[in-house]
Amino acid sequence: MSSANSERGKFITLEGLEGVGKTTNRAFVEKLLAQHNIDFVGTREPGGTPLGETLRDLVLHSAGNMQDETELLLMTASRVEHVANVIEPALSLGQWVLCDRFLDASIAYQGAGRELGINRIVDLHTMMGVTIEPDLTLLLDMPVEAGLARMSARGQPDRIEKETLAFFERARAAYLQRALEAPNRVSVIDASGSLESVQLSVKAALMPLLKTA
Ligand code: T5A
Repeated sequence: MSSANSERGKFITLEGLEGVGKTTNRAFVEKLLAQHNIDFVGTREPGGTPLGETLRDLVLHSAGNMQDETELLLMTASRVEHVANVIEPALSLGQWVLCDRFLDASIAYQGAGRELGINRIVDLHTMMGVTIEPDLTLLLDMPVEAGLARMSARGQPDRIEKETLAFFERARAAYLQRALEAPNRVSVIDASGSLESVQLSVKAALMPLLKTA
């Protein structure tokens, strides 16, 4: 891999609902970045720092009721730590950052899914100084039920995976609205096809950015 340089790195995020293939395609994108000799950090949210991983465990696996606002604050706290300790330092060193979920997830899940309001999510992040935007967001999209079916083979669902279809439909609609509002940043990938066809689309969406490396 090339050594870090003074030019700022690129920030790529992977987004989409449960089971659309973010983790699977993250590995594919990491392989592409390595093939292009790009020095990168692969990470995820919630999580990505020791404190963030503890917050992830709390927000996804706490027993009993959690207020929707508490969920939002835990997601945001994890992001504040992540941006300050991992994402910004890496980008400043010229490394690229590939992140499994970022702010769009809070907008989709807490803003729309929990109906806390999209403006509140954006305002909270601005207030917390999280203003960084990805250079490219790969939004893996497919019908909600098909994604959940892919997940069903897994073990016990976490707090959020237990949500209703209506919750995930609101989240999906918010993701697609984000893509409409930021077509230059968000690339919508049809995630319902074979893994091979999805990866072809992912590669095509990444190409313009890879050419800048
Ligand atoms: N959250 C997160 C918020 O509410 N607000 C926030 O701000 C943030 C950051 C995080 C949870 O937190 C919520 C969202 C989530 O509920 P997570 O682990 O990041 O949890 O999210 P999940 O969506 O649950 O991640 P998963 O790993 O469970 O799903 P993926 O990554 O989308 O799917 P993946 O790659 O594991 O694939 C699922 C299965 O499908 C197969 C895979 O082999 C796997 O078995 N598969 C395919 N099968 C057929 N064809 C294809 N094209 C396939 N692609 C993958």
